[in-house]
Amino acid sequence: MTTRSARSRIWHATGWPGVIEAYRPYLPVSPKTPIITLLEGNTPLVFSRAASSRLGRSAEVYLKYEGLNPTGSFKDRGMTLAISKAVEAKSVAVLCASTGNTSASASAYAARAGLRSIVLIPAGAIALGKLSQALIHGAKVIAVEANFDACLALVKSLAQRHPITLVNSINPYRIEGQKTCAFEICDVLGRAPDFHATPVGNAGNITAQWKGYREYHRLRKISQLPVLLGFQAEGAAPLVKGRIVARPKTIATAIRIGNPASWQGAISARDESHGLIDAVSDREILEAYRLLAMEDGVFVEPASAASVAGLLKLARSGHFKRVRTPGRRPLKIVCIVTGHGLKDPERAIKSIRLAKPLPPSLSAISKAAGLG
Ligand code: AN7
Repeated sequence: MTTRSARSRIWHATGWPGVIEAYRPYLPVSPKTPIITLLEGNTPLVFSRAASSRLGRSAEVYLKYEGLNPTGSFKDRGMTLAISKAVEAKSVAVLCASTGNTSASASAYAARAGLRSIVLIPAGAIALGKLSQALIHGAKVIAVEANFDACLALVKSLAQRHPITLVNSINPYRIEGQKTCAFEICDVLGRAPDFHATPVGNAGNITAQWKGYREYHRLRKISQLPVLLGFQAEGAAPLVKGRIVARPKTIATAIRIGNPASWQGAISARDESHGLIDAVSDREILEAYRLLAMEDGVFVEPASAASVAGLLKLARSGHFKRVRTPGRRPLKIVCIVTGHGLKDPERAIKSIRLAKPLPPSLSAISKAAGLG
């Protein structure tokens, strides 16, 4: 916590002030709110040649590289606000259930704020990088022999019984903070994209993104709204199936969720934007995961690749050929890539076989390197 004048000196030194200061008029903060920030947000929109060239028509696809947030995922946008408001409310501890990224973000921001954090994770089902983050930031990490949905039900009960702040996305400040992703996209493109593709798990993010676009539209910062395309993993696709999935299954552990908390928010985002929520197979997810890394140089975690996997699936079915744009300008499409590839190094190593070590012999190594 810093005073206002000290804060402005710090911004001067650091440039970007974090999402709360950057979008203060749009967020539920007052001059009295202590701002807990790691200077999250302002993530790049990286042009994707790999995806653009596969759309089957003239199109510019951009990746909103949310893995470049301070803890490596989009969760930081919501967490800066949720933790700031928890401090303002004099809370001493925060609590969440998580498939990994929420716990990484909550524990980092709680550490910065001097709050205790407690996180419930499905045992053995979160990526190693995320677990290491929660541990090193000092969270009380409780592995539960159950899936994420059961962990979420448990933390809801705990939060009702104890004076601690729940920082899952049912906390409305999480959604408020995460809507800044849509603001940034519009500020950079000078308009909303034609299509906005995003992975969907607990559905807080798609809800937040749509809220952001709607608010910018209402304020006439943009004249057109995007069509939202949400993608779930095939084995964890309750919104596509229209019913809870009791035993969700996918290699994309971040979105292995069978009963999304923001179910209705996702459905509204889909319907109001005339969009869709579809499923992609693990195979399609891993193909997109490798494609982004190999052709675009962008390393994302498997769940994040669901947005691109879904986009390419729609492209193959001819979905975008029918879409008209004024003056036949190229379609502008943004894919949210939600988390960094380094969160889950085991998956990368499993996807690409590492050859066995060689002796330090020039000829053996030249041969192995394909140099003849
Ligand atoms: C990389 O950390 O739910 O649809 O507990 O980590 O807003 O849930 C993570 C979700 C997409 C889905 N991509 O976002 C958690 C958690 C990544 C994620 C999602 C998550 P929502």
